[in-house]
Amino acid sequence: MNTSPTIHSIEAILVDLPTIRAHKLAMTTMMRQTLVIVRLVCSDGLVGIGEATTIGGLAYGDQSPESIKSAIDTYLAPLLVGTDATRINVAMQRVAVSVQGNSFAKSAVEIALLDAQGQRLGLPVHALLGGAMRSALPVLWTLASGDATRDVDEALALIEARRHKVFKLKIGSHPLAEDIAHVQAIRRGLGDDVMLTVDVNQAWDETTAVQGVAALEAIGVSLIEQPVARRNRRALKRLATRFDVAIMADEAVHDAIDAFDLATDAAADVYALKISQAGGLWPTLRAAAVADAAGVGIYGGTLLEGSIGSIAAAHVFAASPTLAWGTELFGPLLLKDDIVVERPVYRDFELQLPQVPGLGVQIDLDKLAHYRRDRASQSVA
Ligand code: MUC
Ligand code: MG
Repeated sequence: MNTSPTIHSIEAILVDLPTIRAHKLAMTTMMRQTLVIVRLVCSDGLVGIGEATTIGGLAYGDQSPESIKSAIDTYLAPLLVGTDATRINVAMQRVAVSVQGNSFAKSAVEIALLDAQGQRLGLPVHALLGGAMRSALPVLWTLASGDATRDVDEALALIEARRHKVFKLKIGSHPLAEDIAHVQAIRRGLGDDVMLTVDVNQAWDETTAVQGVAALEAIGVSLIEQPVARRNRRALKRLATRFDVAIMADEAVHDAIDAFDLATDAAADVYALKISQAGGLWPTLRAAAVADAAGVGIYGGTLLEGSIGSIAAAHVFAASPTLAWGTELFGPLLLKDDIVVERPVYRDFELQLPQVPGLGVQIDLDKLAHYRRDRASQSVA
């Protein structure tokens, strides 16, 4: 008889948190962030937590917070409740057979299973993924207030505080000349020694991208992220071939199959991998393995997840054999408040990896009750 603990229940909760300032991307300006938090209760009493978070509702990708919750409530939970909580590969394969797409919902549930299993075995999640290569991860910061002077002041204060020393600029929402002038102003304000990257978030057509990448290369930008539409792989490849500056695929690369297709075309020098876009922590490692095999650099991307999602990503990027371009796991720092007991630790330009069993993050139930979207109906019930 199988005496393994089973999955007793899975709850998906929408949580709305304010940001510390407006965060301007080409496709949206964020004033708050919505997290989808998963609580997975097992028959042995352990509770695993997970998170799937996107940017700007449906502005960034085709899975919204509401659709993620609905997929979990309506499809993933009924498939998994009553099944073995310890055989995570079996559980996720069961989901894969019956649920197409919906990588965010899959990722949140897989994280919660790994968290519970780590607690059960007394091992941190990175140990379940084969062990950490590094105990802390370099983290850049995105300057995206929309105002160059404010961005420069923000960056100088962060360097002084030893929190970040690499900065990503969000461009693409203004005419090219304005965006280039913005990058130049920040370059002048920070000096030539500070590493700058830019993210165009798909905003340029190829003609604009050729001019834009040339100008950014001349300014000394180190990495240019998703300059053209995610489906325009041929243009991405032409840019990667034409220019020396590293071109990074972000929206274009979700999982190992995308990684393989892009690598076959030599369409990008670097991949931004994101746990929700890949469909979980193991799928992220599979995409990383393809990148490694193809000689493509790996960058630990974010969808501005809160503390649970960012720490889940930290476990996987700590376990990745290579991580040439560092990470941008700064999501928790963009939030004015949080729903966890202890917020992640950023020190000496790095995010510290928890070494305790599971994810190493606990939900603050009072904060969760305060920020959950359905709090009105909860208090009536
Ligand atoms: C993206 O496209 O990279 C990551 C950092 C940030 O500011 O936005 C995200 C999404
Ligand atoms: Mg990006």
